[in-house]
Amino acid sequence: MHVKKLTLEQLQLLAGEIRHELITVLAKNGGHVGPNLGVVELTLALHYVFNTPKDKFLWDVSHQIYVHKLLTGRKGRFHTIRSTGGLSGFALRTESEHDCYGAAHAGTALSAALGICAARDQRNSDENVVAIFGDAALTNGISFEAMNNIAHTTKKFIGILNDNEWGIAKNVGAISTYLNRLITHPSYNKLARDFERFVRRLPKGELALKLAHKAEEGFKGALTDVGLQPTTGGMEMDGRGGYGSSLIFEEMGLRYLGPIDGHNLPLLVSILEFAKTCDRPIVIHVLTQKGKGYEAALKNPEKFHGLGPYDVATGATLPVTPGTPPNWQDVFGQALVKLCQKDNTIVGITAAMPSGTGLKHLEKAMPSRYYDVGIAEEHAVLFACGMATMGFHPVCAIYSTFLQRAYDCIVHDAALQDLPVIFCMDRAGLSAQDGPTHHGLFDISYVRSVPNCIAMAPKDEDELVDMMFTATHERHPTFIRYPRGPAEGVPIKEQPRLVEIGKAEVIQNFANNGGRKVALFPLGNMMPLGRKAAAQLAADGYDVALVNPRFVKPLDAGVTEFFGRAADVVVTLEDHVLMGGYGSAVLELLNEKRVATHVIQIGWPDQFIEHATTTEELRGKYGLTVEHTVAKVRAEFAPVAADRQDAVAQLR
Ligand SMILES: Cc1ncc(C[n+]2csc(CCOP(=O)(O)OP(=O)(O)O)c2C)c(N)n1
Repeated sequence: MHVKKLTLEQLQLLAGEIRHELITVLAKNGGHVGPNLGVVELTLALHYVFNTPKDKFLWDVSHQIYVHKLLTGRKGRFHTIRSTGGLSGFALRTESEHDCYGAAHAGTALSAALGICAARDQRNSDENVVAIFGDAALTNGISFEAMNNIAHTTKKFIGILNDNEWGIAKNVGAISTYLNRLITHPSYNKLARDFERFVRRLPKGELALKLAHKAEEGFKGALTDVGLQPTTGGMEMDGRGGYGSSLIFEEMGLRYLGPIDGHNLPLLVSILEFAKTCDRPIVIHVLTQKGKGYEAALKNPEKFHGLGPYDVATGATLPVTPGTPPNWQDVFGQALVKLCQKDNTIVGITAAMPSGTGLKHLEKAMPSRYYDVGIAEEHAVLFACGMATMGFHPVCAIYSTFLQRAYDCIVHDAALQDLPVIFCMDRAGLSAQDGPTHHGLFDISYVRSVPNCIAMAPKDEDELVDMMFTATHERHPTFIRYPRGPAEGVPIKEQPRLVEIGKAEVIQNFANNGGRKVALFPLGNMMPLGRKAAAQLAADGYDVALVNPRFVKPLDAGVTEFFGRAADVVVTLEDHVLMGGYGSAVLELLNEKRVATHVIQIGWPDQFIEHATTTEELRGKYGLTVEHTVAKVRAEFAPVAADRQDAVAQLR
């Protein structure tokens, strides 16, 4: 590979060029700027020392994989990242043989890497397997499940803890405090003697060692009196071994090395060379700076974790066009503050996503009623269930896609015990540029099949607030789904109203004007599309009814059956997969009531939907459009072509 031919000085220059490429391309395409700027040297060192695709790199979340893409034959296509037909923003096995494992949900790298190690050991082959995981991945249960297993499973495993003290927001919890102590307390430093011996033997080993010492002394300005420590002993002990040899990784049978400066290329290279020779699993603790090399990103790590297009000079994102409605998540966040102010049984819970979910509003206004539990969706739900048993109404604000992780907790804890936990599922619908890992297209199916659950979708932001208010009066688990991006721009009432559970809203009844009767049921954010389709169909002479379903569960059986019987055709529209979704629920009900009216289902097909520049492109491609809806209705009533009549006759 190209980087192997470079001297360390040339690698240094290349690091600068890579940063320039990242900053300029992402200014147009948007993406994970900060995380990638932070791992430039680390990725270069990895490719300098190891050989992919034979050696395997597993990137946790894999949002920091852009540099790896640049170094593995994808530089020419890098300008297409996150756009239609272009490179994915995450690791993708189908995109390159150098991406050995796909990801975008946090906490999967250690387990999957261990699986690869086990397979390697079974095959008696000699690939190096490296899992690169962030400090926030350590707030995730699966990472610990994997660590519990590593030393028992394999002798050769390399973990790299890429510690920048941030998840999307500032990292929280005991692990983050612990890592901080590791970094700032000289007693913890574990540049072990055998590493020192190893490095001395390398060409330029003395230099690397000097750098290592320097890095230890200098990094973060916090280490003042650092000596190279032997692997055991010589450290403060707290009786139970809270210091020194009881480093959490060492206790789990993993050799720990670090913390080291993750921007120091020669040091990284020597340490990775050393790791390659290790005969027991090793974790290297690397300190990096999110946004390194770009002032705007350094100043605002949360914003630059992941963002849309921005101005390179100032770091400013594109101004919002005047008149754009507020984002759903902000409506949610502000409404939750108001609800919390009036009802002290309500609390908000996020799994490390205060800004994405809009819970930051609660964090700011009422910090005592706000919980950030780390990237730990299962824990978030169980924690909420615990509070619910004590009379609280916890609101779990979790993206639809990430709530998948907590499915058993929804079934076994919230639903089975029938607890009044409120799930506000943001990003229900597409997350176009992120792609299939982030689209929230399965939640109706996975909630609808579970007893006791109530599931709703608001047509606009005012209804969202009504539904939140309603949920706080419920005794069952309640789920509210709403999409990414701007809401509809309707005014929000001062005082929210209770929505009757299981009651749809009839927006427009049949006019009985002699036209063919079409009953449209657009769920939630499909209402604007439904309204436009209704107008076009009415202009075509159809007699159109328009119903806002509001509830997926319980379905409004009365209204659905009534319009099902009265209509010549029913159309359901949903921003969700068709399989098991809202349209399926309508079909099940009509079948049960022996209503034979045909149901046209508009929604996402039974396949993973790729990433694209915009939601509109994907909706166009898969037929979630006004034109397609209208065409389907027209086709329903079109005279049957002669050749089809023949075919039907033959079948008979
Ligand atoms: C299961 C899950 N929940 C939430 C997220 C959203 N998310 C994406 S990246 C990230 C923070 C990752 O932090 P870290 O692993 O420390 O990497 P860094 O960005 O700091 O390099 C979060 C919470 C996710 N990807 N997966």
